[in-house]
Amino acid sequence: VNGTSATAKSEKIPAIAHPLAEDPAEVAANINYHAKYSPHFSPFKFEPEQAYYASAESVRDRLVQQWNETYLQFHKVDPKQTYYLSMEYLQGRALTNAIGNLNIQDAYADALNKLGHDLEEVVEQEKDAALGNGGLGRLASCFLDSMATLNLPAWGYGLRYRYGLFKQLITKEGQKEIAEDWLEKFSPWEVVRHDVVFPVRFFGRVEVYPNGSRKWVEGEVFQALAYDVPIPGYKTKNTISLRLWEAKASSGDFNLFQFNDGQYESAAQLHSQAQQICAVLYPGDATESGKLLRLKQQFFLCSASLQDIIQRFKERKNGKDTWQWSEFPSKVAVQLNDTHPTLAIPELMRLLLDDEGLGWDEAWDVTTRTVAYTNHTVLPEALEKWSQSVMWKLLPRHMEIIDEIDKRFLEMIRVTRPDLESKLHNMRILDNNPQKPVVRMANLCVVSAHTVNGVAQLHSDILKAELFADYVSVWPSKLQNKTNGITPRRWLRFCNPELSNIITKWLKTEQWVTNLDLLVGLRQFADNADLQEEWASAKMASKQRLAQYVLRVTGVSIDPNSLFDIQVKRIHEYKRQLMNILGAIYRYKKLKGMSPDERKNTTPRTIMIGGKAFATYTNAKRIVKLVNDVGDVVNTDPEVNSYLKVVFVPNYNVSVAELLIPGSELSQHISTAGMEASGTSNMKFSLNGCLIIGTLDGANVEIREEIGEENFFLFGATADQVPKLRQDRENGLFKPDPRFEEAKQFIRSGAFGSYDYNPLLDSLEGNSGYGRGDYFLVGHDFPSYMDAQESVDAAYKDRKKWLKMSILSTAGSGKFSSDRTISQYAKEIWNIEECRVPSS
Ligand code: 7GP
Repeated sequence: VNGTSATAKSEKIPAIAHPLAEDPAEVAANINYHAKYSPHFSPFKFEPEQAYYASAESVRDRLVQQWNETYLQFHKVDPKQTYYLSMEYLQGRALTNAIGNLNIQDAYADALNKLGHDLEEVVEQEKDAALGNGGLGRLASCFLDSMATLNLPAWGYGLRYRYGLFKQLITKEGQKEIAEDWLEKFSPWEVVRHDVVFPVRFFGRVEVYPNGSRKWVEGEVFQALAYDVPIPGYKTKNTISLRLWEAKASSGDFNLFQFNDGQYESAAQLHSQAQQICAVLYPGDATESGKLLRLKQQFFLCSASLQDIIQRFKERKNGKDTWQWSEFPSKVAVQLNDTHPTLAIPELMRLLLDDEGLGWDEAWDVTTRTVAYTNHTVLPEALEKWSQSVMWKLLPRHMEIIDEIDKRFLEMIRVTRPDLESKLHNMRILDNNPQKPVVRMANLCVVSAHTVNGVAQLHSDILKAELFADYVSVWPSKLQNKTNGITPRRWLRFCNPELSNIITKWLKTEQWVTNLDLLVGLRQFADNADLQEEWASAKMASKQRLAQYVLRVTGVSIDPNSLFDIQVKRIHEYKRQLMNILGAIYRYKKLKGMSPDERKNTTPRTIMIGGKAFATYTNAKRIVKLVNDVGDVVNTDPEVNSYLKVVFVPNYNVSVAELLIPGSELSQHISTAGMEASGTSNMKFSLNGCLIIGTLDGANVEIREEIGEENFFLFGATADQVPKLRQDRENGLFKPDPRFEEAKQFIRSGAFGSYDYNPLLDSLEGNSGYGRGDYFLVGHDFPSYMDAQESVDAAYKDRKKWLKMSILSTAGSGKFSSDRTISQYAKEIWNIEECRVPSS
């Protein structure tokens, strides 16, 4: 049927229906309409791809309607509104989510059927919107879903990267990065707002006027053009916006004279510079030009977003007799998703001081009551520091303002807290080290924001006790915790319909989708044999689907009866994928040494590892290569490959996660304690009934508390033991476990090919230093890790026990809904309330 025409089975399909139609025949008419009259392809072609675009556009019609109503409602009520500023969003695919949230999946499935297509196949045509890197970006997307679902007046702001991070290919040499061309055709989910354009300046100089006022002038000016993506809430009319900025040069910037003179490149120079701004997420920053480009991106997001926010604030004040800037913080909350959008602080100050004519104190009061900051990491290399000289060049007026904030902060501390004098060197914003003077963005955030939060209890405690300790005595209540969460819609209801139906059946309600705490109701049935069997068959169905996918993308056939053990996240030494693969190697070696009968008594396992390594992170790329090399040997070894498989799942992204997580039985969250701020995939796995092997790190601590310690495979040092262990190591007190030595030695012996893994393995040796001397304590934690793995094997053999633990994992995951997280932000940081679109 595919490949014929849009009217294959359309005898009963009306010509065109109302965009809000819910009857399958009318929905089919809408799809048909788009296939015919908003054509993107040659006519008379209606394959899954065409069906996808036409379906998406028909869904978008409906969203546009709700979207406009939401905008009007916000405009009319004029509530305080949150603006979430983030350099990353990992939206994934939108079609399943949109029809799911709109509760029209059945109508679409039927409609597509009438048109000769299968919904599942159609949704797979969509490319992931992968405008992010890892947890921070996916968190932002989960937050948008919750904001919309909770009917909160909130918007997201980001950048419309032409290419995402990168697409990961696995070759003989390991990871290869190629451009992720998510816009190759086009995205049906974005609406360009040709009337929403703001100028954004770079470079130039500061002009000082006789009355003392200042203005940033000259330099280069680009235009920020808004692309809006609709974010529907679940079973509500509220549909909010993710506004993504694209950089453009003005048409006047095209030099026709030069062009006609054959100087094509210089004629279009500003146009090509504009394209660079939003070309990729996290351009390489090894070079000076790379650093400058990243700073430009950050400022571009901040400046365009704030101009837009201020314009909207004024628009809503229009017609009111009197209003004052001091009301701004009662209408606007700006949340900075880590330090990348820190420049929003000096930019808001600049707009208030120079454009709106406020005095310093008033502008500072408005700014500090508006802005809040979330920290997502304590890793030193991720704490942004920008060169002062680059900042003076690119953003001269902002540097003046930052300088002034720094001065006033110093003065305030000297006057009110002379006891902190010795700490000021570390607390102040400017680090004036003559070798390399920098601006410390996190310090600028802490000094300027009204609230600073960590993303899990342990992480927030560490922020208070270590990274931001000095500030706590100055502002005792500024630091808060907001434990992360995930949206139960995408991460259970839509990605795991089989399990969702079982949950709904046993809880006798579907309310859990918006009130995830109801999952505790499953606890009473954890031992129930009927539930356990249903649970097991849902898991098996997901495992089979996953096995088919793995076969398709890697060529490796895996056994759905083996234990599916998954670790997927960015590749980083602190996340310790290396420990996982060393464990796999030890297991392989042990299996090799067994007799066939002994092997039969082991628990067969399929270990899957996936994630992207940053292009310039050498050790991370070596780890990717090692996993692949180990897989090549193990999977083709006929003696053991029915007991062990090792698979590297390429190009991990949101839609791959949607397949992996439902099919998982064990997942690894094994970071060095104190280093993973929260983790969010741990929550997704646990919610889907997957057991966790993990350290007491980030949100693992809270997950274990919620699901019960007997349902969690715990191992490893605790965060407070880590400094002493590193010290002991330096003092030569570390005694490696023989299993650890054996696994490393096996790699060094060349068992997995001729690639030189010595530099990677050497990072586990020696005595000290970041990245040397086993800074991440793989050696220390390895023996307890292997012991915990043995308990996993034993537990898996007891099927009823395992199923009970699995049910209890889901039952205990209610806390980790991003609805809970966002409600807390709304009450405790933003001070915003719901603003619901009336249901007609
Ligand atoms: C991540 C953290 O590593 C992860 O533990 C946390 O769950 C997530 O943020 C959401 O809070 N951080 C990043 O993704 C990141 O890029 C650099 O941090 C600032």
